[in-house]
This record gives sequence, structure tokens and C-alpha cells, in this order.
Amino acid sequence: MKYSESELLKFYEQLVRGRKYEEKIITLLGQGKLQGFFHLGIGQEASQVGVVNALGPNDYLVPTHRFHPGLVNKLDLKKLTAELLGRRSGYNKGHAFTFHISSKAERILPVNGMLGAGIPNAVGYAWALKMDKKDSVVVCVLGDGAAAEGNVHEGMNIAANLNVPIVFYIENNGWAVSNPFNEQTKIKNLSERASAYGMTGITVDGNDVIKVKETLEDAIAKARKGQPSIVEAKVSRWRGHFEGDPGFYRNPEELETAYKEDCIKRMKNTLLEQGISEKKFEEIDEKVHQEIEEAFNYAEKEPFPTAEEILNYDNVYATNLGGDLL
Ligand SMILES: Cc1ncc(C[n+]2csc(CCOP(=O)(O)OP(=O)(O)O)c2C)c(N)n1
Ligand SMILES: [Mg+2]
Repeated sequence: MKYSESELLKFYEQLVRGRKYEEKIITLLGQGKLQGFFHLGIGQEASQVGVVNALGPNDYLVPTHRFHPGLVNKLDLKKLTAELLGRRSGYNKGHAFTFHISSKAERILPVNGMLGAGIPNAVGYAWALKMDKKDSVVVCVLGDGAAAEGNVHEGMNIAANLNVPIVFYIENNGWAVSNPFNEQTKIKNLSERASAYGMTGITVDGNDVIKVKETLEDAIAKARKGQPSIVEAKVSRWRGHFEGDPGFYRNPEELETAYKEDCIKRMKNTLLEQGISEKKFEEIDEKVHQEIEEAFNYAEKEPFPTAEEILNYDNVYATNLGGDLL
């Protein structure tokens, strides 16, 4: 086995952190203790954990509105939770939520709430890195629905033409709100689009954290040499489009099949085969549970920004991020 037991256990822990963090959000929303428009990534943890593990120390990530399982494994849990709860001590002083969150220190570039509109921005960041002769790559995440936006075509075309150090990572969860994938496009894999831009494209099983990590590492290495590409991960969205969407448009059988592919069960089985005891999983689950409880307990007690701070534009534009983005 290429990965040591401790590395596999780390992946397991990260998958569990992603799942439990969002389960906590569901609980708090149900109790009326949390407000906000949450798009959960439950079912997509392996894909997102694979992404954060593939990034090199100087690489950048543009996440999406559904990227909490990735972010909880990349950012400080307390500061992230404070941001999601709109508190002053959050990453962007409580202004950004998941739709616009960013962190210069952790090289998270802002998400864009306008679907697809962030893709040319991401290409611009990567082009700036190239012009500054930095050895960094941008991994730009987008969904299958976003992939149909005109902006995405423009961004991909420019990236390929200018040999920009970027990887377009498409998390294809089969749905854009209530619009199923087979009604979004005539093609089977969105990676097929790469050839139209003169890039390479590959589709991977997004429930396989190691496969995602290794495929993306290869794509990042190519991007570093000026060869952008598309990596598409096939995943499943277990929840509604947002919390509160009952998902009546879905066939229950689709979800039954998806649950059988649960990435956490898969990683656990791999570890069980290696002789890891049930007790070890319980310890990890408990440790992660405690971390999450601490993060929410901390954030709940933090002060909200004042009305004056909310209306202060310095807190909305680049100065809030500590100056330049890159
Ligand atoms: C330009 C634009 N159109 C519509 C929306 C509303 N909207 C938000 S998410 C979404 C679907 C996104 O689907 P996909 O890209 O597959 O991501 P997923 O939500 O499945 O992760 C839509 C239509 C938007 N934010 N921006
Ligand atoms: Mg989708």
C-alpha cells in the first residue's frame, strides 16, 4: 500500500470532519439557532478532501458555495465558524459567509456568488501569478451547472491560450438545483469539453479520495508548467440544493445508490482491512466532534460587527483581505 496507516487515518479524520461539521449545521438550523442559506456538500467529502490534500503549500484555491467539507480541512475551524455565523472575528469580519469567503494567509481566493462569473476572475489570478513569475497554481472549483455558463467558456479559452497555471476542477454532483445533469448537456463527461480548448481533461470517481488527490496532483504539476486542464469528479449531492429544499424532484433510488458509495464507509473499510480497530474510529469521531463543538461554542459567543462596520466598504473590498489578494 502506497499510503501509510497514519496517512489513511488522516484522510478518514478529514472526511469525518467534513461530514460532522455539516451535520452540526443541519442540527442548528433545525433548532432555529442558525440562520443562513446553506448549500451542504454532504456526499462530496472525498472529492473536497482530495482537493485540499493535492494543493501544494503555495497553491491557491477558489472554492464554491458547497465547499464546506474542504474548507473545514483547510481553514481554522473557529475563524471559519465565526464567519459563517456572521461574527466580527470571522475570516472576513462576518461579511462574506460561504458565498464570498477568502483568506489571504491560507490562499483561499474569494468564492463568487454569481455562478460561473468567478471563473474568469480565477483565470486572472492565475495569469497574475504567471506574470509575477510565482511558482503557484490556482485550482478553481465549479459545479456542473456553473460549467454551462458563458463566462466559463471565456475563462477556459483564455486560460488555454495564455498557458495559465490553473486547473478547472468540476465537482459534478449531477444537479444544478433541480435540473438533472442529462438535461443540462448532451455529453456524458464534462471533461470532454477540454479538447475544444486544446486542454486535457479527465473524469474521476469523486468518492475515492486518493484517486482525486493523485489525479489533481498530476494536473497541478502540468499547470505549473503552463498546461491548464480540466479534472471532473463525479460525486453525489445527498441533500437538497440548499437546506430547506425538500428535493421532491429526485428519485429516491438515486439516493439509495449514492448512500452505498459513501466515501467514509469506503475509507473505513480500507482501514478495517488493515487491522485498524473500531476503537480508533471512535476516538477520531469523538475528537472531531469535540473540535466542532468548541468551534460553534466559540463563534456563538463572538460579537457581531456593528452597523457602522457592516456599512464600511473597507470591510468589503480588498483591504479586508489584507491588501492584495495574491
Ligand atoms: C448567474 C447565476 N445564476 C443562477 C444562480 C442561482 N444558483 C445558485 S447555485 C445554482 C446551481 C449550481 O449548480 P452547480 O454549479 O452544479 O453547483 P451545485 O449547487 O450543484 O454544487 C444556481 C442556479 C446564481 N447564483 N448565479
Ligand atoms: Mg451541481
